[in-house]
Amino acid sequence: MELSEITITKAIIERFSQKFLEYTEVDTAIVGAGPSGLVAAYFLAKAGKKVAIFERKLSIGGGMWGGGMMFNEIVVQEEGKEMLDVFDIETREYQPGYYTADSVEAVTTICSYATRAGAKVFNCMSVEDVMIRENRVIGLVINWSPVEMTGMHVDPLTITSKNIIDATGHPTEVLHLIAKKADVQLSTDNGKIHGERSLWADKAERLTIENTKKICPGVYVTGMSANAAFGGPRMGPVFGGMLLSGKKVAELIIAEG
Ligand code: 48F
Repeated sequence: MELSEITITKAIIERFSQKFLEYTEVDTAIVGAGPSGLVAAYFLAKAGKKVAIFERKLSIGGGMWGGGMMFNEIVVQEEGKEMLDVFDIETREYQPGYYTADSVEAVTTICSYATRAGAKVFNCMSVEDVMIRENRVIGLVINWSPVEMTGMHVDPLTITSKNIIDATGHPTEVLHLIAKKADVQLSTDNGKIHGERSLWADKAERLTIENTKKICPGVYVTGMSANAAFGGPRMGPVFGGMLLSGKKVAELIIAEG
């Protein structure tokens, strides 16, 4: 059989359009395909939720992909190792309580579990705004990342979701959009975003899980975004908190029904 370029083209356009159309209305929309977002996607999809992840970059994995300073290894503590075990990712003990894993294996495997459970990743798409009705965030405004990068004047499209997870990491982008454009009170002590504090691995790891919460109607925070929202420190390339935070946010949403 001779391959037809036009058939290849039509297959891609048709299949992508079907997928995109199907995911314009979802149960949970996750912004950011870093470790916390990917783990959340896995547990939510496994529980039968319809999940879409919107990721600005072409690559998935966020800050986990590059390990520490592009040395593509990550460190996890005991509880983090238990999370990597869930995904059958190889870990090696370095010293008691410290384990290492290959960051590329970690990212690709978690993403594989998430997508096989049914979550869909829409990469190269940036969330540039939210939709709010009666004080509740009900959807996301999305555009192609190259449109954002080049500053082309192209209007976005929208999706609706019962819940949104801000898994955008350090910049806490969804919360900043909400804070800038609406008078929605966040569940921080002063109703505003605190911003992240300087690196402190031990404290940050504990706080990441504690700060994983619903932050306003329709919106949850996970991972580094949770710490940035509540004024917790950053933690550097130790990843247990990210993985556990992703699991916690999924459990909170599942418990809400
Ligand atoms: O930063 P990121 O990996 O978030 P995380 O899950 O994990 C943090 C760690 O990687 C690391 C750390 C732990 O030791 O501190 O930094 O909290 O992934 C966030 C992803 O969100 C994407 C961004 O490209 C990245 O891949 N992202 C950010 N803003 C947007 C976005 C946006 N507006 N639209 C779409 N994607």
